[in-house]
Parts: sequence; structure tokens; C-alpha cells
Amino acid sequence: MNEVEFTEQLKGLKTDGKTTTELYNEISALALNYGLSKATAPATKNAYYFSMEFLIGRSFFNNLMELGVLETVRGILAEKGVDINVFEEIEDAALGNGGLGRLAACFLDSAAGVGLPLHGYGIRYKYGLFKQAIENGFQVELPDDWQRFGDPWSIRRESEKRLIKFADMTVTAVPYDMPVFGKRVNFLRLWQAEGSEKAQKISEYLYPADDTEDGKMLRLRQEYFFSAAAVGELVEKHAKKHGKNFDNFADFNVIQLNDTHPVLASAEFIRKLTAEYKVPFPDALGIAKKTFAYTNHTVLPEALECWNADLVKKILPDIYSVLIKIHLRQREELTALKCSAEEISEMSIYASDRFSMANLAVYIGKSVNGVAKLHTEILENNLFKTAYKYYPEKFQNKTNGITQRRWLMLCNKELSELIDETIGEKWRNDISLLSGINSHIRDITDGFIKVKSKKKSQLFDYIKKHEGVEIPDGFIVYSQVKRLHEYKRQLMTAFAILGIYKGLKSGSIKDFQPSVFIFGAKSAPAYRRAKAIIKFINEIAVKVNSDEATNGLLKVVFVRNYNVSYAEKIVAGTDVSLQVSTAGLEASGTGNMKFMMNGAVTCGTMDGANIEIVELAGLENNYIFGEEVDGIERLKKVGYDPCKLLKSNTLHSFAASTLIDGTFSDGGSGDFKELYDALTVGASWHKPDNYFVLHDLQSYVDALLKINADYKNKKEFAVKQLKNIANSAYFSSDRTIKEYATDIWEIE
Ligand code: 26V
Repeated sequence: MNEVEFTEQLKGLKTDGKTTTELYNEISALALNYGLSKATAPATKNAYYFSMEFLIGRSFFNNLMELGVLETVRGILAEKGVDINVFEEIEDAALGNGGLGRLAACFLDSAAGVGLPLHGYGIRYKYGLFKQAIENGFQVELPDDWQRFGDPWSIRRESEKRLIKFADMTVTAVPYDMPVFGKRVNFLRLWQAEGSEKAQKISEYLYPADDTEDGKMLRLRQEYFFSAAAVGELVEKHAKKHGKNFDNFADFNVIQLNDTHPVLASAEFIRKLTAEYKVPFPDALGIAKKTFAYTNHTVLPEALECWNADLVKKILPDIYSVLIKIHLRQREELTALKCSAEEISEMSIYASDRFSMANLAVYIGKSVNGVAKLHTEILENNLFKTAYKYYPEKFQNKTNGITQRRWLMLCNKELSELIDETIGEKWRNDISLLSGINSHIRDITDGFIKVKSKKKSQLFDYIKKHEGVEIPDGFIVYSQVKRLHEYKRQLMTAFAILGIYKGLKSGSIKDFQPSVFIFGAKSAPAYRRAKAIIKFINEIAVKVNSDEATNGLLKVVFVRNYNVSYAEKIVAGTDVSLQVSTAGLEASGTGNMKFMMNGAVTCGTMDGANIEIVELAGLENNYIFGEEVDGIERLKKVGYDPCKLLKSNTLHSFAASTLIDGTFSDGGSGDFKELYDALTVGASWHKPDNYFVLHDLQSYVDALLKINADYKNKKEFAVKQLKNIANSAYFSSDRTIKEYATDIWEIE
């Protein structure tokens, strides 16, 4: 089908009397056929991205844009009296949780966009990340039945299904292909588990609760299920084409492990080669070491996966044997390298009856990468220090990126057009040209201010409709949208707002420009303190928004069910991007990049990719505050006592006390007291104020107020915002993916 035929068929489509869902399915099917007709010749060497998560969001608008027919479709539908925006009703495919899953989706988009053969492998969850309702300020989780509108962008490949064996059951893995359009057509292949009721459970939920033994087992099954299906397919395809010689496997295939979740793929690969093709174990291990590469996405100890050896033995006995063999082999190698006993135990894939997935990944991986400069340094100097000492050549940095197609062209048409007018349209095919804006900044401040205020008022309309909160035009927009986690310090923003609110009421803060703080976040269902923070923010919102003395100056909104589609609106309509994690803990962040590209200044700590953002856009065009990594390390050594701050500083004690003095209600749950205790005596195994919220609070408020004051000079503020846009090309995932392709995958 060519474009003319596509257009003709679309013109012939009857729309009268059809529901949005019917139209969505019919138009998508047509566009899918058109897209598939552009299919590219297979590449010699392919890269495969194994990931538990692909946070795709809505495919409709993005795919039409990638196929170059979005405006045609918009026009034809308008002639028929259908507004294309009705398809905003269609649910996101939220097959991911946060940054890690969205990164996987951006990488697929960029690889297709720049013409690299990269394909994704993952799980086709029946239910994506839960839908978040807010009841009386509390998060309530509802199932996310994303397929209820149909799934017209996927193709079920019945003939390519495979069997996956566990000790106690055999499961059928059926692949669904989602084409990814760009210069090439690549594929995201998601496996669905079929068979008995127990078998189907494997692909039912993203992140089943794993606080019970059953939950852990299900999670292990999920990880093995898709890894084994993908590895099985790649190995068999190779054998068909090249016979049973696997020595050249890595000349044709490279597998990138997105965090530790798919690491069992390496053990399965060795199992399959040794058991089914009689490849000797040392050879199979050697081939694996040339095939797999590992990306780490977090240094938080609680997020580093370890599997109980008994559990592995129980449901995957052959994998258990392979893991033990790898372990013994690793010991031999490390002993030959003259590592000390302590060093061996640090790097060991098996210790205290547990398998460490990170250590396995580092041992097998031909490359190990972090996702921002600072993060990679932390991997080399802390988390994987010993491995770095013995295998420095494995380690490299690949700073994350985001796709400008979704995160600028699609979500901010108005800004994209302003860029076209300023530097021409070539940047749309070569993002590095964006820096051309640098020489026109002072000419386009007025145009930019207009675009930004339009995007803000679109966002305000949406918020009014969905959250019922009215935000007057002209308000400065500060946004913090991301997973809810203590290390991301949404609580610190809540305290800062309380500080500002108090200052406005007492008159100590004068000349304040009207501002709104927008939060969006989902908390893991079992994470009590994160949920308490959501309730706390909502309590603050109720109080602040209803205070007539201040609500012309300050508003707070917690948006419900923050997801990719909501993010598209928020990043375009924000002035100030809040990226305030405890230094050293946010591996990279990618929201920070989306905001930057849409002309928000960053108010943040020296953490993750914030460091590279200010390096490129200028410290003077952003607002950096708070303790840096070295300082945090020093504080940990000398002993940090948050209680001292509570005694001596009124801002700290005032803000923290609101958790326990009855200012706000946690509905009798005791959740706020738990938060207070986490700050003052410590919670779980954490020290008091483990994330240095109170320590950085005053400098945070100062930074927020400085921004507020600077905003008075709208033109100069717009210059700062434009400098961020002009220097954001580095954060395009087109750049990132090319680096992976050259430095790790060796594909073209
Ligand atoms: C997982 C868990 C699970 C157990 C409870 C605590 C916890 C904390 C964090 C995580 C996150 C795992 C990995 C992850 O999502 N990392 C994110 O990856 C992004 C893409 O590289 C990066 O931008 C974010 O900084 C990083 O947090």
C-alpha cells in the first residue's frame, strides 16, 4: 500500500454512527498495513533489547506521525466532522513503571528513527501499571485493562509460539509483534503466557506484589518466561541458518539486558547450547560473554535483585545447575587473577544461598554501563568497584536520552513550529542542528513566551477538566512528576511549599509571583511511606487551594493517574522542572531531559543527568542547590543528626511538625507519624532522614524563591529557558542509541 492508496482508503472510511473505539481500530489497522508495506530488508547483525518494561504510552498519534500521515489523517477526519483529539480517550499501553520502561520505548523509537536494527523483547501484560484513583487524598489502585479498546497495533504470531518449561508446568509463550516505524521498521515482540490458569498468571500483571513467597516465585517465572522465549527463538533461528556452529553467534546477535530483570537469559542461553546442541560448557560460556551486555539503572541496595537459590532450584532446576557451574567457573577465573577472598566474595554470583543477578550480569556482560556520567562513576568507584579493578575495559557510560519525536514534535507542535521558523526544518531529521537556536535567542523570546503561555493554558484547561482545580493564566508552573520514592524527595517539595505558604501568610515573603506546584506520581502499592507522601501532598493542596488569603498566589495540584499521555502535556506546559533527588541516588533521570527540551529551567541537585544538563545549558540558566555527592558521603561519615535541625531552625521544625501536630489529617492511619519517625528516628533499616530531606530543605526554598524573583523579568527568564532548549540535542535518544550501536553492539 502506498501513501496515495492509504489516503484514498481513509477517505472512503465511513465514520457515521461509529464509536471512537471502532474508528480507532479501523484507522489504526489501515495505518498498520501502510506502515508494514514500508518494511525494510533484514540486517546482518541485529541488537535485541530485553526488558521487563516497555512504557509505550499511546501509539495512535505517534505512529501516524512516524508514518508521516498525522496531518493528512487529521484533515480527512475533520472533513468528516471527526476531531482527531477524540482518540485521546484511548488508554495508554502502560507496560512499565517509570524511567526504565520509558527509556526502553524511547530507544526503540530512536533506533527505528535513525535506521538501526534494534528490536525489543518483553512481556505482553494483560494489565499494565495500575490506574491510580485518589480517594480522600489516598492513592487507590485499580486494574489497568489497556486492551479494552482493542490492540490494533499488535500482530499475534500464532505460528511462532514456543513452550517454556518450569519444573512444575509448561507454559505456551505466544508472541505479539508491535512494529516500530521510522527509517526502518523494527519490532517489539511481547510474549503472552497461555495454557492453564496458573500459566496465564505469568503475563497477567506488571509487578505482582512480591512481599510473599508466591509473589516472588511469580516474579521469577516472569523473568525466566520472556528471557527463555526470546533466547530460544534467537538460538533456533541461528541454528537454522548457520547450522549448529555457534562460534559466530555474536557476529549476528547482541543482547542488551535492561537492568537485572532479564539476566537469567544468559543462563538459559548456556543451558540451551549445552543441553540441546551439545556445545561444551566453557565454549557456551565464552559465546555468552560475547553476546550479552548489561545496563545498570539503580544503585539503591533494595533494588538490586538476588534470587533465593532454593527457589531457583525448585522451579528451574536446570538453570540452577547452570548458575552453579558459572559460579564455580567464576571462582576459578578470579583465583587465577589473584583476587583476595574478600574480593571474590564481593563479585561472586552465588553467596549465602542467593544468586546475585547484578554480579552475574557484570561477570557475563561484555559491557557494563551506567546511564549518566556520575552514575557510571559511582558504579566504578562503589557498587562494582572490585569488578572495575579487574575488568576496567568492560565499563562505559551511556548517558540516557529521550526521543524528540514524541517529547517535542508530538507534544509541543507550537514550539516545534517556532523552531522551524527560527532555524528551518532540517533539525527534524538531525537533532544536533537544534543548537542553531543559540544565535537567535534574543530575537525569539517574545515568540517563545507566547508558545509557553499557550502550552500552559492548554495544560490548565486539562487540569481543570480532570482534577477540578482552576489555575489562572500567568501562574509560574513548577512540576515534579515521576515515580513516588523517598529518594526523589517529593516530601522535601511538600515541606518547601509549606515554608513558602507560611511566608506568604506572615508577610515575610513579599512580591511573590503567582505559582502552581504540579505533582504527578504513582507509589508502589505496598510502599507505605510513599503512599503517605501522596496523602500529605493532597492535604496540603486542600489547605492551600482553599485559603483565600493566598490562593491568588499559590496553588498545589496532585494530578491523578500520571502517565505518558499526561506527561506529554505537563512537560510542554512547565516553567520549572523539579529534579531534587538526594545526590548520588538518581541514576540519570529522563524527565529532566524532556522538560529541558521543552524550555523549562531545572531546579535540582547535582545528581544523575542534571549535572550534564547544567554543563551543557549553563549553571546560570538553571538553579542548582543542595549537598553534592561528596558532601553526602562526608555527612554519612561524621554522622548526620536531623534532630539538631529540628531544634534550631524554624523552617524545618515547622514543616516537619505539621506531620504530627494535627495541622493535617492522615485519616487516623498513623501514616504521617510513620513519616515523621522516618525523619527523626529512622524507618526500616534506614538512619534518621536517610535521604537528607531536612538537610537540603532551606537551600531548596531559597532556590525556589530565587526562581520566583528572576521570573519577574520575563524576557530574561525566557532567555534561560531558550538556552536550555538550544542545548538539549545531546539528550536526544538518537544520540544515545548511536553510541550503543557503535561502542557496544557494533551494528549499523
Ligand atoms: C526499583 C525498586 C524496586 C524495589 C523498591 C525500591 C526500588 C527503587 C528503585 C527501583 C528502580 C529500578 C530501576 C529504575 O527504574 N531506574 C531508573 O532508570 C531510569 C532509566 O535509566 C533512570 O533515568 C532513573 O534515574 C532510574 O531511577
